[in-house]
Amino acid sequence: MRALDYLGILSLLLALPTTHSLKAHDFKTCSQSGFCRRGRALSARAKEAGAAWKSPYSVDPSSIAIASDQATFTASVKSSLYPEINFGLELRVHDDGVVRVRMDEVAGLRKRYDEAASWALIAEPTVSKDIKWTAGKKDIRAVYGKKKELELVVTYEPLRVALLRNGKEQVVLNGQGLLHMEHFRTKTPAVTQTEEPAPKEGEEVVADEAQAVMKAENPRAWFEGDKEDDYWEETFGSWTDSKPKGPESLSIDINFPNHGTVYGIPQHATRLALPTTTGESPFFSDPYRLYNADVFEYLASSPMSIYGSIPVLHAHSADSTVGMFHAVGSETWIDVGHASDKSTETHWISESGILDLFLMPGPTPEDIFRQYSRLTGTTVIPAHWSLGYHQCRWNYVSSDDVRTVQKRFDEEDMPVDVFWLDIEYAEEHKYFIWDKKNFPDPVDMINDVAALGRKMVVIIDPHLKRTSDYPVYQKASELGLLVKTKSESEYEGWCWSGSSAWIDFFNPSVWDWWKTLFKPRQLASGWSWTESTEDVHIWNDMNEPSVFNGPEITMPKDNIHYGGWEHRDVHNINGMLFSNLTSQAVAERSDTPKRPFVLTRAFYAGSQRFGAMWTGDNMGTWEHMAVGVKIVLSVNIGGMSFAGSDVGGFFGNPEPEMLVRWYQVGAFAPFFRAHAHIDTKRREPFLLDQPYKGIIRDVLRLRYTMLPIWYTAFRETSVTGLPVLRPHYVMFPKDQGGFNIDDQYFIGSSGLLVKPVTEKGATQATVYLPEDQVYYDYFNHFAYRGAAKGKEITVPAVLHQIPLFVRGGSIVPTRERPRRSSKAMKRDPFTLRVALSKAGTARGELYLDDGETYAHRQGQFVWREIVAEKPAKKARTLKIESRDLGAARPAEAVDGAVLKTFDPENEYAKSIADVRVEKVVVAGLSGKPTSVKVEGGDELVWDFTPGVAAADKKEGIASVLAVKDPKVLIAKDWAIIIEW
Ligand code: NBV
Repeated sequence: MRALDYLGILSLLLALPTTHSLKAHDFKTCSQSGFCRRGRALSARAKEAGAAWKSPYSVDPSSIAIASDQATFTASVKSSLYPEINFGLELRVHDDGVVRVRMDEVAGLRKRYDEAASWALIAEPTVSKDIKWTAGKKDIRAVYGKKKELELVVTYEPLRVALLRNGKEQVVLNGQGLLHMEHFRTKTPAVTQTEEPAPKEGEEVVADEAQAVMKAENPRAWFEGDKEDDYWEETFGSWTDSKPKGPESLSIDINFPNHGTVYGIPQHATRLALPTTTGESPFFSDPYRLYNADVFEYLASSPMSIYGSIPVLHAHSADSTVGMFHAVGSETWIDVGHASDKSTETHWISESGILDLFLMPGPTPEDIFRQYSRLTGTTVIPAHWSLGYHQCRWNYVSSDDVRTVQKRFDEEDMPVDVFWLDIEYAEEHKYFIWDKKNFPDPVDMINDVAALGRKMVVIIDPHLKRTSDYPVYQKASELGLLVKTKSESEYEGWCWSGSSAWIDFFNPSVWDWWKTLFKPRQLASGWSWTESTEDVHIWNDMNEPSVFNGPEITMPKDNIHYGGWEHRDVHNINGMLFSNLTSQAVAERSDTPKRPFVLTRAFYAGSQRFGAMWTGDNMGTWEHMAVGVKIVLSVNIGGMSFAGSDVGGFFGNPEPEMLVRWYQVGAFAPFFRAHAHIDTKRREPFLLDQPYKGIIRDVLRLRYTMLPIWYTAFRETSVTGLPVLRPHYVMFPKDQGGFNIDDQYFIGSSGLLVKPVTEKGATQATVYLPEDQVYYDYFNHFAYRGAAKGKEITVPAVLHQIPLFVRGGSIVPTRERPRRSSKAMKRDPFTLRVALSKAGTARGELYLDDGETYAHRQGQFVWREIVAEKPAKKARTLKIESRDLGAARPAEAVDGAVLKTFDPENEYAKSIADVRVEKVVVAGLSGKPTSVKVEGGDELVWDFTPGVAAADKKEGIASVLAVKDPKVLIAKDWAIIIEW
């Protein structure tokens, strides 16, 4: 059995290409996928028919029912093609203006999968109480919103749903008539359709007439096409999908008539502002695909699926932003086109499931994030240590290897928080089970790492080796918790562990059992991971799921999950359940729950609530470095803020210059981890020669100085849903010049703007400044001045330089003492960097808590606001004041907290009561101070360097005032008065 396993793996590995080329033939294009082909053909027919095209779907006005709360509308829908089939439409307006549109087949032959939303949503949304419907002859309308600015219009025939703001259409469903819910049917012998006779030569046929004739003669063929294209079975390569339910796909056009740019639907390796897939000369020829997939050596520019799927889209214009989320878990393809530069047309084609759309009215990007996170939850505040630097490689080969790597980091004074173990730690890839030959003393090893304040992350993949000496598999099989084949037997596929089985996380019986496995102590009830400690956190890879010998490297679609649902229905949700459950297991393994860290490769809407993601197996190329930034931005748009790419590139051996640049990229991603393929040369930063080694050490240290900024940004995300990484359209929604920018971004509300350099040999970079404001170079305080309509500046960017700016008007808190890990910084003093705006003011925030437990949700935290203002009637004076924010806004303080009050003197605040501000740096003062004092106190020690203005006086090195040891405490109220 074992020999067979290895032979199998070996042949699979041999099948992997040795050159860097995507195995494109492993994955379907739209034309190789039956339902996508049908969806696109429908849209082609509509296009050809032009004005004659009419959707067969209509609302039966006599069936309309408005619930007594006025918030819910239901009606029957029919397709004129199949009058015997019933569809139900439901519209519901939520209290924040979001409209949920659901359509399902009623009393059909079978039930369509309708549970996607139940996995994505955090709770049943509350409905609006302030809405009024008015039924007319042709349509029914609801007006709502604070100023009655929103209007929902449902037109009866053909069915069309539009959401308007101030009379302007924001989003329109079925405006192009591409709605088609293929109803369940019984297989009948194929009927040969009569083909339309081609017009004879010379015979003039008026297009409209021809359409009318075709439609009258065979309306079904006119609308649906004249053949049963892959209705009942589908073959791809050597795999046949048995499709026992027959066709059940769902097509719908969703248009944004007044919005010319769209963002979202991660995960794709492409620009943030989505390029077109339709029109005269589309950028991509295929639609964007959402079908979680382990794509070997994925392309750096492609609409192909990669590991995760979030069906969320933002449509944006300078006037407003509108969003949508489609709660669908099956394979979905999305075409994007622009009929004009002011509009966007999208066409969504899903293989199965109901229509379950959430229309988010905005009108700003900020509103959309709030609306979306009220539905699916926010990214939680992660464990503080997980924002430090992570060192990974496939593989650190032994416990001594781990110890040596740790020692080398310390010898070189390079900070690091986490050491990772990839699959080779596990005996025969039986996850949880240590390979004792190389890891004879796992708990000692973990403790050696923890003794220096660090953590370990160990991989747990979802494939279970099917062998009797693996307790995890044994139990799962015995309890019947594994995914089944179409004939209801245990599904067997190939993965790292050879012959493998997969746990069915849709089965509620799995949940508690899975949690027991992570308990680091002996349980009476069965096997648990006693050879681990609370310092071990988890990496979930391969959860698309990746199956080496499956169709498209995943599970057959006709596999069966709990409840009898096919894998096809839930594929995109499947990976999320694995990592979300793992995250809960890690949180609950100890008596006092601690924040878990779980990294996932596959994800879906809702994954943000439980952990971090990374962009999978990127390549060590400049192109991949650059697109990684865009993917991380778009995943942030999809709600998953805790994201990053493998620093260094997974495949290949990056030259030192590339590695340095990659560290600079990674240090400005929320999740910062270096990782490398098993075949690559070792490339830990301490192995480099100078100057590279020194530059990377400085980058690592820079990341650590900025941990307060990252942590504070996560606090905000945890409450508002606004992403940690904010592209220009999010920060400056009205600035057209920023809509396509995706290679520079802001970090939270900190005011930091970064443009990572991703080009070989760069010595300078172009940076876009979106407003008439000062932007200070973070390192030398050079003040650049933007312009109201946007302006590009050129800045120096030789290898050690990162274009990093502080927006005038911001105050950023840092901790500038080099330490070996974040834990060692817990009591370190702060530096406050005050970047004065052109008006001479600034503001910033700082959030702190214990970084590890959930005590913050009970009010154990410090949340400060630091404001620099000119006191009224006092010219040439600046007051920098630190105030508590928690008491003013307890309910909005942290994720998951239900706080009515907040005590600034809480236990956590007391535990850091003596932590000082060791330095205040003020950039941009207009004169040399005559006095700098803590309010009511003595003169402080300070140093002032006058600015060096350039000719136009607007740009040049800013003046810098450095106040040393101002004798103020970080968690207390204070004010510093500067006069000049
Ligand atoms: O577990 C091995 C690798 C892992 O290092 C990588 O990060 C994952 O994305 N894993 C994929 C499996 C196979 C890679 C060829």
